[in-house]
Amino acid sequence: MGQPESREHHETAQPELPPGQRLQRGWPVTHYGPVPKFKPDRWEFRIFGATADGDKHCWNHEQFSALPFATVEADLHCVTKFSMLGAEWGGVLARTLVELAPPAPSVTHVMVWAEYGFSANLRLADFTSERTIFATHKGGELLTAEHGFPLRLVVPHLYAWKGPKWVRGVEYMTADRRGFWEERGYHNVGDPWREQRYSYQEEPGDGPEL
Ligand SMILES: Nc1nc2c(c(=O)[nH]1)N[C@H]1C(S)=C(S)[C@@H](COP(=O)(O)O)O[C@H]1N2
Ligand SMILES: [Mo]
Repeated sequence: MGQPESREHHETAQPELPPGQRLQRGWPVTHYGPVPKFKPDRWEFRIFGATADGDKHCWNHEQFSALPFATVEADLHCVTKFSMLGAEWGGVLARTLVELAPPAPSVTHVMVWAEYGFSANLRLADFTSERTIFATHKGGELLTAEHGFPLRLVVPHLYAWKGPKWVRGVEYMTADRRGFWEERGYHNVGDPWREQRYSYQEEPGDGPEL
C-alpha cells in the first residue's frame, strides 16, 4: 500500500470561493429580459458624458474588433450564490478604452449601458482596475448570444451583475447614480469578498440615497 494522501492536498485542491457562494458546474445563463439580436451595421460602442475633450467617442463593430486584444483569467460570482471559476476572457481592457477616450478630471463613476436600457454603475477605480475587460471571447471562443455576444463587461472583483451583457456604451459621470439592479435592492458596490449583496447592507458612503 502506498502513502496515505495528506489532507492538505485535498484542501489546496479546493478552489477558493467568496463567502456564501457555491461552485456551479457548467455555465448557466442568468439575466433579466430577452436576448437581443445582434445587428452588425447598427451596432456601435459609445463613450459619452464627461469626457476630457467634451466629445462623444464611437466605434463601429469593425473598429471595435481592431482594438488591442487582451486576456484575463477571472471567476464569475452571481449574487444568487453560484460561482463559475477560472474562465479565460478575451477582449478589450477597459483601461485601453479609457486611454483612448479619457474622462474629465471630475469623473468619479461610470454607468455601463447595455441593450434594452440595462445598466450598472461602477466607481471609476473599479472600471479602470487592471483586470476589468470588455469580453468578446471566453476560453478562446466567441461568446454565444445568451452569454452576451458581441460584447459583455467582466469586472472580476465584483458580483457579476456589475458586468452587463450586450454592452453598448459607457457614460462618464461626475457623481454616482444607481444602475438597474442597484435601484432594485442590490448593493451599490457589490464586492463578493465582503458579501455586499443587498442595498440594506450599505454603509454611509457606499452609494447615493435610495
Ligand atoms: N444586459 C444584462 N447583462 C447582465 C444581466 C442582465 O440581466 N442583463 N445579468 C447579470 C447577472 S445577474 C449575471 S450573474 C451575469 C450572468 O452571466 P451569464 O448569463 O453569462 O452567466 O450577467 C450579468 N449581466
Ligand atoms: Mo447574477
